[in-house]
Amino acid sequence: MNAQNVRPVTSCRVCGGSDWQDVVALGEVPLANAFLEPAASYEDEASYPLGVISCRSCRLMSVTHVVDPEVMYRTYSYVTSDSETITRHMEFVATTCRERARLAAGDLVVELGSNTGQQLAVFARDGSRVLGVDPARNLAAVAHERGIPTLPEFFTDATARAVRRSHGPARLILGRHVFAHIDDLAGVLAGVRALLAPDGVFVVEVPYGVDLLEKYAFDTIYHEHLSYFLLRTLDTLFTRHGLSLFDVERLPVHGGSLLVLVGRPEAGRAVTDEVGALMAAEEQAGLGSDAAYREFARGVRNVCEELPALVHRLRAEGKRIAGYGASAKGTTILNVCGLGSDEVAYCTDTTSLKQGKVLPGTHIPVRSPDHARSDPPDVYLMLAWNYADEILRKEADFLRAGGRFILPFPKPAVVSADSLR
Ligand code: DWN
Ligand code: ZN
Repeated sequence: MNAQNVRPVTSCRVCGGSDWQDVVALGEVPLANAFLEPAASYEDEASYPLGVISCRSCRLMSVTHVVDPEVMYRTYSYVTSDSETITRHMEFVATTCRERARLAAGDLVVELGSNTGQQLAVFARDGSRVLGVDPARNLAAVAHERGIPTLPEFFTDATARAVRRSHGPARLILGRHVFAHIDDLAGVLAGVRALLAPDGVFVVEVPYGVDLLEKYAFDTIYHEHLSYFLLRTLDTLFTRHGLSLFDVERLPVHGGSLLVLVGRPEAGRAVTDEVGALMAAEEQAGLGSDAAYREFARGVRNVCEELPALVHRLRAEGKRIAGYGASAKGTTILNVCGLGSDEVAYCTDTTSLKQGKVLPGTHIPVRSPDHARSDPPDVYLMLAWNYADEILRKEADFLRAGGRFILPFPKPAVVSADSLR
């Protein structure tokens, strides 16, 4: 562990509380997207404690240790997917935002964590003025090349004020799957208030804590994901920072997410029935008490026992196994379950930035889909299970030829062409 770059969480980043329930401890794990060049020795590789705690006051689930964002994000290897699933989802997000924020041509749309600008390109195509803000310099440069102006910065109050001075107020501010990565929520929300037009809308997409708990999908726990939100927790957060959550939608993307719409209270928007209904469902599911989180920990332990046992059984039968998708989730599950290159020959991934490198901690090589097609395994371990439907469709030939997939959650299972029929 490099102690200079990490600090333990003490007070809750939503409510300031400090009464924490320990939920799971996953050991020391390297950063999920710290892919390495193949080397003779990986002696200097850093790993950090990884675990989740739950605030007994607001029920934020937080990672136990925060790693310096400068270390995690200045050069970043996760490139927004151009899969069918995400392309369709981005059109859906754009349509929802256009309707709910009543966007007119020329209105300013600002996206936090805009990556290579794929989502903003949809808004630009439809006539919005767009501006991305993303600290990953390598990705901001790619976004620029595709014509999406992008500030290579963290979104802070100061950045937001500078944007307002140079571009005017934003009708829409978007934070898709970046909001859970933010430690200084107060600073970011001050920036949102400074930049948002009086009747503008802030749209946030986060992995939904309920999906994490229900699927035991502990592989979505890694150092980038600081917060695992319930709707009630988000509502508490926005209220504390002078904003008002007025609508929510539960979506299947990334294994289960919430899209929440937030505005200024002064804009007087009616809160939709969905908000009350989902918060009531969380209450009814007992998510305010410790037992729900103990049950999650039990399910996680179960996957951590059954998955390596299944992999070792298949290996003992002489089967060759490869990972499908060198996802961030893959770093967690492989490291926590002790699966390395003896068990998993390679991981196939479409991202050119990852190909030729090795996975953090396990040092399993990342291969292109062409390589995988020319040297297929007997069984794929699905490390990008959030795209399972799309991948199983795409790999119909592999399955028809007798290939199988292991799906890890909620309980490890093997699927084949026959079982999928
Ligand atoms: O919040 C985050 C989410 C949204 O994305 C980040 N912190 C990091 C990242 O997490 P991830 O790496 O687990 O995301 P994905 O989108 O599940 O990654 C899937 C990986 O699988 C990518 O590297 C692309 C790859 N892939 C593939 O090789 N073939 C994906 C598909 C659909 C495919 O067909
Ligand atoms: Zn709290």
